[in-house]
Amino acid sequence: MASKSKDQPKQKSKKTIKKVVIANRGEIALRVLRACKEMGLKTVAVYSTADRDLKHVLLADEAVCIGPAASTDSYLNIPAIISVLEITDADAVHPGYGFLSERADFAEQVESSGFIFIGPKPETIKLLGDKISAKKCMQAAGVPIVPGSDGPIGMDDKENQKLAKTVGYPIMIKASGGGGGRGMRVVHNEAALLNAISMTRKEAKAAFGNDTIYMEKFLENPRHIEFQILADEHGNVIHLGERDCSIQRRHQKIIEEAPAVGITDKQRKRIGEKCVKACKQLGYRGVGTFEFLYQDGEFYFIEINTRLQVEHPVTEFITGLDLVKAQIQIAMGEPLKINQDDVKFRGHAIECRINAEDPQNFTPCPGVIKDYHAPGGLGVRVDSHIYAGYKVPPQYDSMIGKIITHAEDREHAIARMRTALDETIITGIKTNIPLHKKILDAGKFQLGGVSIHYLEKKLKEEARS
Ligand code: MV4
Repeated sequence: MASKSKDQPKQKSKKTIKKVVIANRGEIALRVLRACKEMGLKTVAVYSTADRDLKHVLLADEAVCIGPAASTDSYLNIPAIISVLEITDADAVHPGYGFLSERADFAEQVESSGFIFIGPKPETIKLLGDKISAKKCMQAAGVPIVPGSDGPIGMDDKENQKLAKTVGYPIMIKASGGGGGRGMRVVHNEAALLNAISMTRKEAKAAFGNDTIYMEKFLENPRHIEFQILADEHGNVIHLGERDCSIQRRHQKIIEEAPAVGITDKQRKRIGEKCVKACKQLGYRGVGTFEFLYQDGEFYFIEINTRLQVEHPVTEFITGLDLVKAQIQIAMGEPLKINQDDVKFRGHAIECRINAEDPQNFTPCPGVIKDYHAPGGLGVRVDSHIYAGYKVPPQYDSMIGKIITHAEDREHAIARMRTALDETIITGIKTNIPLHKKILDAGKFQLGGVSIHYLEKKLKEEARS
C-alpha cells in the first residue's frame, strides 16, 4: 500500500461510482437497486442458483451467478464477489444487511482490490464489532452505557465474585465477539456465577473463536430503542432520531416504529447529540445504528451496528430522507447535504416484517406464492421482492417483505397498517400476517411503550388459555 506523508491531508476527493455490485438478495437487494437506478448508476446483481428468479436479478443491468444455494458458497463467498467487481468493471459494492455487511475482512479486501465498500471503514467495522471496544469508545464519548466490568473479566474467581457483587445481581455475562443475542447468559446469584462464566467463555471460544467475556448489570424489563446516525467522511455527522424495536421474538424483530412512544424532544436531542459526538471522535463514515436498552427513563448503550438496517424505512418515512442514496453519496466522498437543523421529524411510522412462516408455531413456510395483492394508498410503502408465481426458497431468512405505514400520529399509523394488512393477499404459503393483526389489536400495544418481553409473554399466555 502506498504510504501517505504526514503533512499531506488524507485523500478525501470525490470518488466516481458508475456501477454498483449488489451483494445481497431479496427485498434489500431490490431496495438498493431502486436507489442506484434513481441515481443513474449501473447495477450488477449477484445471485445463487436458488435465486435466478429474484425480482432485482431480472431488473439489474447485469446479473452474475456466484454459486450454489447455500449462502456460505454464494452470498458469503468473498473471492466470488470480488471477482464479479473485477469482471463487470464495477466501482463499488453495496452489502445490504446480514451476509457480508459487517465483515471487516470483506470491506478490507474490497478496498485493497481497488473498489469502494459502501459502508464504514474496515477498521471501524472491526473496532465496533468487538462489543468491549465498542462500549469503551462510547463511554469515552459520554454515551451512557450499561454498568458492569470495565473491559474483559479475568480468570480470578474471587475477583469476579467481588465484581458481580459490586455491579449487583442479576448480572449478565456476555461474549465480546457476540451480539444480537448470541453468547450471553443471565446470572441471578453468586451460586450460579462461576459456572456461568466458564460456560459463556467456552461457548464464546467455540462460536466466535474469541473467549473474551464481560459483565453487565442485567436490565429486567427494558425497551429496545436505537438511534440512526449518518456521517460523511469530512466529519459531518447528524442523527435521525430513534426507532423502537421492542416487539421481537427470539431476537428477531417483528414490528418497529418511529418515533419511540414517550421519548421527549429533549431526550432525543441529548442522546442523539451523544451519538453524533461519538461518531465524530471515531471518524465514523456511513450509516450507523446505536442500540440502547431503555428502562426507567434512562438509556443504556449495548451495541452499535455498522450497516443499513432492515427497519430503516420507518426513519425514512418520518424524516423524508433516502438512507440508501445517502450511503452511496457518502461512499462517493460527497459531504452531507443537510445539517442537524434541517432534520425535521414528521408524524409516526410503523413497519411490519412479513415472514413466510406458520403464524401458530413460527416454523418457516417456503414454497410457491400463488396469488399476491399488495396493499397501497396514502402513506403505505411495500418493500418486497415477491410476485405471483415466485418460489420462496428454503435456504434463506423467511422474511419476504415489509409493509410500512406513515400517518400524522401513532394511532393513525396503526389504523393505516391495519387497513394495509387487511387488503394484503398472499396465497400458496403461510405468512405471519395473522400475528401482526393480533398484535395491532392488542390494547397494550396500542397504548405503546411495551418492553422487549411483551410479545413472548403474550404468546405464552395465549398458549395456556
Ligand atoms: C441485555 C439485556 C438486559 N440487560 N443486556 C439481547 C441482544 C443483544 N443485542 C443484547 N441483548 C440484551 N442485552 C443487559 N445488560 C437484554 C437483552 C435482550 C434483548 C435486547 C434487545 C432486544 C431484545 C432482547 C431480548 C432479550 C434480551
